[in-house]
Amino acid sequence: MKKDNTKPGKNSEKKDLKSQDLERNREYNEGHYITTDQGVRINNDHNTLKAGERGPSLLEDFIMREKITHFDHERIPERIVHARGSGAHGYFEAYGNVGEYTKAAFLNDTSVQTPVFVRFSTVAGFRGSTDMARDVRGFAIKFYTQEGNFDMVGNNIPVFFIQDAMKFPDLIHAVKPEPHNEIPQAASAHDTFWDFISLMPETMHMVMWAMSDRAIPRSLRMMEGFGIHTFRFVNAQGKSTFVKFHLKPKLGTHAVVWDEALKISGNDPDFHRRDLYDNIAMGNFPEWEFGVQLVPQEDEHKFDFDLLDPTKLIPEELVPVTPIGKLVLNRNPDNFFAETEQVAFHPGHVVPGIDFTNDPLLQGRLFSYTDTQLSRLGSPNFHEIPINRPVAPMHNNQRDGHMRQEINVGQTHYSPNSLNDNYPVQAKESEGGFVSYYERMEAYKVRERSESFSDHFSQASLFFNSQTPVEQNHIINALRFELSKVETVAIRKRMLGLLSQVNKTLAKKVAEGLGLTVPGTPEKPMNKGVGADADQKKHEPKRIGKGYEPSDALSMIKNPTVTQTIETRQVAFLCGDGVSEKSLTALKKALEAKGAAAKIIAPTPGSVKTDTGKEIKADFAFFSSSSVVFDAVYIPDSKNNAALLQNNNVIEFINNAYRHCKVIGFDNGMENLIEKTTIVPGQELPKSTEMPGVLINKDSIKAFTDQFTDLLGQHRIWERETYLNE
Ligand code: HDE
Repeated sequence: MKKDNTKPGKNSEKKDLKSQDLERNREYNEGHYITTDQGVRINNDHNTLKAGERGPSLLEDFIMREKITHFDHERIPERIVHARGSGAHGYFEAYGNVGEYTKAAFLNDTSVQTPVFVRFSTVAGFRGSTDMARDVRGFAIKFYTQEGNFDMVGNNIPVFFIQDAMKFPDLIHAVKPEPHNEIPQAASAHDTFWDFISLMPETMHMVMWAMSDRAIPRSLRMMEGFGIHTFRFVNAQGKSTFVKFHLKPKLGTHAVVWDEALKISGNDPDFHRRDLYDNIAMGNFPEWEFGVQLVPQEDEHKFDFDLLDPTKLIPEELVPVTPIGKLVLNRNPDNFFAETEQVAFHPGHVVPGIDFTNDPLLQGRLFSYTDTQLSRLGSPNFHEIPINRPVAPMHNNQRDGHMRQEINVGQTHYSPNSLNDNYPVQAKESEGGFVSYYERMEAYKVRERSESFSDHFSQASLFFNSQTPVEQNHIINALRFELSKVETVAIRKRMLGLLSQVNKTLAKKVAEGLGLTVPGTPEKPMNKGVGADADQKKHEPKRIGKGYEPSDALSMIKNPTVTQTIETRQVAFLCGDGVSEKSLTALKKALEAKGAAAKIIAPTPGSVKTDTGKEIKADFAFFSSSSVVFDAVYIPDSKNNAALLQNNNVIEFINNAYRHCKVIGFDNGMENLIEKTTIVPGQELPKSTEMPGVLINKDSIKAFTDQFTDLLGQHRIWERETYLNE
């Protein structure tokens, strides 16, 4: 039985101010009669009121009318981007080490647990689309601080496609399903996306990330998060420091492989949502370290790139990430619509101590979010929806509008006033009043892009060059896949021209896969994203500076924070009737001791009999599961070995695990299954050294379980991929 930590009143609930606040609106049906919205008890909720049993329904039936009317209006518009999302509650605890840089109380006070609500999302797909699309993941956090709400509306990729908000509608129109036939769903592999990308070289850095395995995470719990833009910290003396926000997952950053992603989409389109929900329900609370890169105001122009350019990151080797607190998610929402769907984030929700920079993408976002909530949630009162309201006291002279909940008492709703002693009164800075950073401005009014934004390739190259050969190969294969779905050959060729500016080998290998050659000279002018009268020469993409040393922090495999933990990993045990209880239990215990879980896959979904005659519960059946939703596979000895050998689902299970570079363990006596699989089809069994990551339990069960858990900690057996030649 799963431990259910999601019910109110559990965990740290007593300390959780936001949960206490939500309690005002929670509705519990237990022990109550069903009523109309007006509170009238309903006697028959199954039949409409009719003139005779077989006669017409009567208009007078207020019970039926109310029920159907409400149903008719249940849907609201989905988000224009990030429609598909999953949310969770949790808390943030500060380490208290940033007082020198910011006066934000929630980042300084170590005695306070700040409640948070986090929503993860994909960007392009509709609300019901697969979790496993190749896409950027949104990572939006609402911190309900004592000084008001602070929203960090970030992504799992630290840079963005475009530099100016003006291009956002174009980017999104290009990536969303095409307007004539609304195809494809939740996919960037189509003509309009790559047409736009191929004409906008500023996208190249993010394209590298989006084509990497970062865009197909193993779990929402295993992703990094980034605030992307450079923000400002402002301290009590009014001094500003540039800041970039980072979240580093305790479980490490991991991905699936592309073929697996495609298969998961069919097997379990809710894979990420389910993983998040189930783990929180079981008490496996996802955790991140919240960190910052700090750049003193006087170093603003020290880099080869502009800090205001959102297509650039600050390599961690140049400015390390300082951990400043931890974020934990420990409670599932009570109701998806009320919380995950109605939550409204806004990068403009800041608190004293955090401020904006002039990043032109950020500046545009500051307009867009409230604007979009107005049509999505239907009223300027969306801040009153329980999930959105702050835990800090809220008083002002904003009034009325659709669905107003608050009953503002008194005669005045303007300021200044003398009839109510001028309340609510303004707060001095010393009383916590928000004062914008005192930035000096002197400029011409222009519709221009800064020339300091024109190095579109150096960091794209940095990203590609920082990857291991396995990761580079995945990028190449992703580009081949995406561009193979583009029907217009000229777009494919234009992309090859751009890729050759990033890395010649990359372009050559993608071209080979497409049966094309890399064009000798890229088309000019390369940058179509400039104004009609703009100086093309000035805006031509150009490399600035000497380039970068490869950065291990950019690779998921070389990342210095990578851990070998197997916590929360899921291992499929393929069990036939008469399965050996001893070998099943040995590995199960070894896995559980390290925080991983064994799942029993059996001929039927009910249960399976062990060799000692005991019935054990099956989690899934061979025919209703696949290795793509597990991290590793074990085949314990079964008396009914022959039934496994003849079962196509079992063979495919193993083949997929092998293709996707997962650890596979065969119990003594089960290795004859190997000959049926693609590991070594129909051949004599090779030595286990020639089958990396394939273990056979021959001598000692202890040595076998140790080796199995070690290999699982490596996440994947990448050396296998080199000769599988995907
Ligand atoms: Fe968003 N974005 N965005 N975005 N964004 C929205 O707001 C927008 C951008 C991000 O789970 C919308 O409430 C513009 C960057 C996340 O509810 C909308 C621009 C980053 C979420 C909007 C950007 C993001 C959104 C749609 C370019 C990473 C989901 C629904 C200037 C730092 C939040 C909504 C959630 C949602 C506009 C670019 C992250 C339309 C105009 C860069 C995580 O307002």
